[in-house]
Amino acid sequence: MPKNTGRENQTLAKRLWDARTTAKAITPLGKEFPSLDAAQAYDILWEGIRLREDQGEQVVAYKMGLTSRAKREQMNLKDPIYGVLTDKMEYDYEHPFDLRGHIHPKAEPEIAFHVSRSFTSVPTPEEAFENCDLVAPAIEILDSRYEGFKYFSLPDVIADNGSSSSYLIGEPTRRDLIPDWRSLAEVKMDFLIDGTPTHHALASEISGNPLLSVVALCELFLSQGRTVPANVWILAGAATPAVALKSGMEVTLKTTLFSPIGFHAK
Ligand code: OOG
Ligand code: MG
Repeated sequence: MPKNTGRENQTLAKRLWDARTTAKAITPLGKEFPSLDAAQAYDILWEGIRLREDQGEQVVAYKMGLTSRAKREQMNLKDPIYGVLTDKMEYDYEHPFDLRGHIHPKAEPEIAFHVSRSFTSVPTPEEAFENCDLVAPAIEILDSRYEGFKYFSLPDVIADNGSSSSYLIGEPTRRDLIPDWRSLAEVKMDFLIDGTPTHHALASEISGNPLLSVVALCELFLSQGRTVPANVWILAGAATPAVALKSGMEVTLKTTLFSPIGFHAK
């Protein structure tokens, strides 16, 4: 059983790194190490980010996960978590998304906020809205490093960086053109697969209001002695269950606030 030391956490982060880079799923860490808790899991996550930074990747975004009932039920887990996203994970959707090199990728519809001023304390929703200059539709592509996309416990998914793989951010809307943060809850989100509406949700499914995911990220970060910096995107979490990607699939997110976004998987 690993003690909660930096060395062991580095080893476990490397195990997840190898699973990702060889596209070979591993047994959930929590099965082998039942003492794995959320604090150690977040350390493993950050060790994994350090490995990415060693390769020249830069942290440019964060995500909240399990912020909707649909996702918590799909994954059978109950608490929101955060993940850390780098520039290399951003997918520009000018080219088809290549499924090769992935284990069992899934896509899910989200809303993202661009932070223009850092958060040094937990903001009110009004302050959170003020500190963001852009709001955009987003699609997250997940790819758990665990067999069967199944977890033993919540720390498993935290250590695996919330199953993060890639993400795309659509054309943003200026925040100051949105009169009231509360109206974001009313945005309708349609997730289409091959042109067929497959999942539909109001954005209120995400944390009650997707902006509240920004507040929740600040709470989690500040509780860990971290601040959310300026010039990053925050993905608020999926509004609906994630959809398993197959070659040839066309994935589109249509909303009542933003231009549609989507991609083609090959
Ligand atoms: C965990 C990631 C959850 C979201 O938006 O809820 C997430 C998972 O589904 O494996 O990114
Ligand atoms: Mg997500």
